[in-house]
Amino acid sequence: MRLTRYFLPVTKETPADAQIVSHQLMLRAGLVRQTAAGIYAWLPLGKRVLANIERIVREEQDRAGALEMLMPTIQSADLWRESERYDAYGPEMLRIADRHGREMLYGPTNEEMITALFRDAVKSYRDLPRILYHIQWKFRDEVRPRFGVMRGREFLMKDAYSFDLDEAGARHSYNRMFIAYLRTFARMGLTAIPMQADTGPIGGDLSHEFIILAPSGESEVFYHKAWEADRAAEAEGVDANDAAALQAFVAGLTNDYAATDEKRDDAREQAAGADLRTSRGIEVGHIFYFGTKYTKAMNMIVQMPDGGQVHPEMGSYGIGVSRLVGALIEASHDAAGIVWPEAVAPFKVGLINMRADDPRCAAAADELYGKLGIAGIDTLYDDRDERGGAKFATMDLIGLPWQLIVGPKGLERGVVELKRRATGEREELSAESALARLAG
Ligand code: P5A
Repeated sequence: MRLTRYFLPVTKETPADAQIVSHQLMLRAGLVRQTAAGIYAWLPLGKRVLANIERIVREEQDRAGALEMLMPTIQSADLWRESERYDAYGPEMLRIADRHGREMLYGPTNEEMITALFRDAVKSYRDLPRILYHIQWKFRDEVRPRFGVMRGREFLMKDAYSFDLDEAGARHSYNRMFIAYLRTFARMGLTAIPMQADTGPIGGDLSHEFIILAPSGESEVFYHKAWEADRAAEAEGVDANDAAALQAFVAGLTNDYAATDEKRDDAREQAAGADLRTSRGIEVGHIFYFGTKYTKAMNMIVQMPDGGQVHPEMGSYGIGVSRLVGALIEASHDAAGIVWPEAVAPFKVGLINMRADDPRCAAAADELYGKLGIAGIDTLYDDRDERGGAKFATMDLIGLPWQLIVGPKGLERGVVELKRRATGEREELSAESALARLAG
């Protein structure tokens, strides 16, 4: 992509209304713009990051055996009356009336809708277990939307729902999702620590939040130093189809102390002793096991092989897809701007032509841009007629993993410069070597 044809409204000034660094950088780097309180438009660069996060989430959900679907954002109030959550949900729910005066709402979550859809189609034990998910916008009329996309009113969530015949099956589904979450966040370069949590308006008695460590996170977190290792990699050795092995593995992980400042547990904290660590944290995922809460209230029944009937056992599993964009920046930035982990970066390479007014330089940069395209390497090409310093500042701000710099002095010696954004390391090499390196 040529920057002269792109839409990248970057700014030097720190926006006055943005309190935390990710919000400031998302505005400055032209990822989002606020269109109303807690509601954001995703500009082209931000949309690419969002799509990359969605892709990783989707791949790991599919790998865990979950089936993708898509439910609407608008729901009928009657659906929520069935579960008796319509009145209970309170002012966070955005309530809407259609032209016939029918009560509708913008979905804050989809437990009711999926239960109704599954109930109306499934009557036999043969059709269970199943895990279904979608990636869809939600609306919660938060009292104080803040920190940009981290606590928005409209936000993108991956929400999955599991249906099992009994509690053991439901716990197995829960554990599968647990492992999928460790993998999902690890692929984004994040350490996500599971922490026992309250179930709130979703309900149930078993729940974990996944907290990523970031110096400017919303809450203080206490955790065992065991979480400094790559625990997603440990999970690779566990057979996800072996319910007992998976349960033992997850139980082992969750025994390692993790808590927030609101929920400190002295006994476990003491047990962690010198291995106790503390940091700030951000909740990027939340999983729930709530049994028959919705299937009972909404009368979902399946026939068992012995002729008996049961209400299926359910769980639900959320990931804050749009929140992750902010969380990733909180976890990875420096004074000059964002430092994207390669897996979610909007482009892999920023190609900089130092002298757009020098025909030789422009020709060499154009040629390199063409070759990067042929090699399938996502490149943002700064072909603007601007000073080199301004181009460096823009590239550092938007945080692409690699910068490839073409300048007149280097060309005389047959070299270009390759800079790694994360470390600032620079290296001179031939254009061919640079291409080979980036293609690897
Ligand atoms: C689980 C899936 C649920 O809603 N029902 C379906 C369950 N859980 S949750 O914890 O309430 O939300 C899941 C994740 O969504 C993100 N999130 C938000 N992101 C941005 N702005 C918000 N206002 C917001 N509220 C929740 C969080 O990452 C949360 O873990």
